[in-house]
Amino acid sequence: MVLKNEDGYELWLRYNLIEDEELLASYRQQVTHIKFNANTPIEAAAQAELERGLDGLLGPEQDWIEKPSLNGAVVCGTPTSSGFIDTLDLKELASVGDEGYVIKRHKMDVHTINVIAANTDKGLLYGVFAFLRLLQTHQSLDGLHIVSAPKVKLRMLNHWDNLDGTIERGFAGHSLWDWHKLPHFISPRYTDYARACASIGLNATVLTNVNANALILTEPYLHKVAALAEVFRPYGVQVFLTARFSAPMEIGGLSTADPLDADVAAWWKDKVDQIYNILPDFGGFVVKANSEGQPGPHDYGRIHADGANMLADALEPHGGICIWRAFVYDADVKEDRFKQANSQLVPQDGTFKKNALLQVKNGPIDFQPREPHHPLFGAMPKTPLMLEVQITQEYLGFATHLVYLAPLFKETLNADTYCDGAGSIVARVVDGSLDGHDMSGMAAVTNIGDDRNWCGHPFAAANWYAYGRLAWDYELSSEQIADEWLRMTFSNDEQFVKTAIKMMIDSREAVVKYMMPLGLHHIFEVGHHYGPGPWVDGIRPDWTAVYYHQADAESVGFDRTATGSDAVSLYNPPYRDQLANVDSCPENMLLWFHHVPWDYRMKSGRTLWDEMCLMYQEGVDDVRQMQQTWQSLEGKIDTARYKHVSDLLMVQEREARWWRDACITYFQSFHGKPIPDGVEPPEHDLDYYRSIVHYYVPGIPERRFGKIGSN
Ligand code: GCV
Repeated sequence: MVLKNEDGYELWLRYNLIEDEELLASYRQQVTHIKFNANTPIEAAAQAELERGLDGLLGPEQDWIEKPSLNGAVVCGTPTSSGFIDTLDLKELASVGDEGYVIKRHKMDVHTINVIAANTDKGLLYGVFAFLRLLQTHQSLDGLHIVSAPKVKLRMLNHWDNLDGTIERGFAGHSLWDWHKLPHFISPRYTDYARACASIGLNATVLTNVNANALILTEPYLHKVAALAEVFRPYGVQVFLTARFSAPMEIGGLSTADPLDADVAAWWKDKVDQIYNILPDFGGFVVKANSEGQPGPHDYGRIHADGANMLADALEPHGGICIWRAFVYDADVKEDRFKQANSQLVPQDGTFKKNALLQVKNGPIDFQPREPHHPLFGAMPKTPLMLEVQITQEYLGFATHLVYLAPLFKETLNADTYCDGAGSIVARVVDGSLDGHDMSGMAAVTNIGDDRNWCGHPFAAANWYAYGRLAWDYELSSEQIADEWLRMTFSNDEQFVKTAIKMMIDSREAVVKYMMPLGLHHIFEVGHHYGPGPWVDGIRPDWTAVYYHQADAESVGFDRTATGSDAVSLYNPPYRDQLANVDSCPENMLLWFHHVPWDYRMKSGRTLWDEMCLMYQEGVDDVRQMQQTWQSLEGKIDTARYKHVSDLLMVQEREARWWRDACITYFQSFHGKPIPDGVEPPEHDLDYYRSIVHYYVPGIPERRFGKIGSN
């Protein structure tokens, strides 16, 4: 059978007719109609989605209109919106809070009904998507009983979208937000964006780049923002904006943005009042301050908490929050960049207002393919810390390379901070349970653009999906999430799913091996970060590669033990001790923490140099394996998407070789050691790799392109 070509627009919400006839027949018996009296816009959206989903999955022959017999009904409601749900007296609802849901098959005399219940309309919406997911992934409905609630409160996307339509580190086209035509033209795509977010439990979005433009806070733009918020509202997606710290000067006519200046505070108060006037359910601000050239309180001799608290004060009467980013480091400070956020922020623990949160990247440097967890987690118990991850693959081959990120996200979430004994994992810091915080959240820099398939690579949407699912429940396994996504996005063919899961899971380690094995880091080409640049030097040190790998004829790696920058001391024992000792430091982190001789003996018995070369080769081989795996799946999915993936895998293989050869020839130039057997000889010499220049690489707005000293 030839499968109809698809373009990926529908993401995981395809709702194609279930092809397995037996299963279809059994679902059709178990799911016969809908009993749903929508009372709110969110309930109306949930009902429409349920009808749409059932129409597609079970066939449009049924009208889904409530029937006299209850048997097979999908009964949806909250105890307050539905008398019927109220009479069921579902005790489980006590544990699902205001966003969770209960789904169960419920026997009533001779009838069995499907119940989707929640305490709020939002919970109901999530329950509907979860119910549809069960059908989409061919789960049995027999004995169904699901009680689910999100583990963190704010589950947020961060768009690094600029007002000119470009996206910083965006590799899937231009911004979705058509600021020029807003608020009058409302693209239907905005609704589909909100549906996709809601389907995985995301409840907040930051529309604008953290390298912020103050214009977004002017009245004409606020009306555009409000128009988007109106589309998102029925899907429970709340809108946030980035606030440029110097906005009072740039659009307010003030001569200072000093957070302790009364006029500045008053300006922000008025600005926030105006925003809530236009957009009553505005979520609040996300702020990047005193980082990479952005303005902030340090410009006036103040501290981060001064800035965050001023904004939090302005937002507080409206129920808004201020999210202050912890991605702070300074060009003029000599201290290891790894340590700077801790140095600046830990002393301020306990000084932030109640409606302020700190947003902390997963690792201390910058979204590398592998980083140790950020040492701020576990070091600021009095402040709610959000986790920030990056879905867009700035350092992972952009939307060209197939890299499934759930294992990376989970590596951080499961990392033990030991701040309160063993088991004090990052996830428990982030969900607030460890330190008793009521507010909690996760944020992710999106990979969404206006490409027809949203995220560029046909597999890149898996990372949007995985992030949402993990923000809801970080205990889900990477495999389970991949399984769901593959079934909904491509096919329920068991062989296809099983094979493709393995390919996805292995892809993360593959990219680590061909880009930065053994803990090498920040060895990317300058500015755009596409491809290798281990030779990058001559700009501010913490934006170079040589600062991080410190290679010379004898050795390589960043000494972060007590003999070096002592960044290891930011971690708690026993992890600190494990890292500090070269013999116990996990080998995949070795060069993050140790400066070791090229002849250092690895656990394999090989020298570090040989091991590094072989790992680069393994990375290339892994991509070749992915290509073979994918080839074995030809015919299992439509040709268009199959070919898109196989073409990109071809590019990925070529670029994995580029990484291997560029890095091996570069590091070899320090010591001249031979390349070990089993590693293919580099195709070109080092000069060749150093001379490669890429122009107009996506994701780097024109204003930054080619700027000397760009990171
Ligand atoms: C939005 C990295 C990226 C920058 C990004 C910054 C941040 O440095 O390269 O493009 O700026 O992180 O997270 O603020």
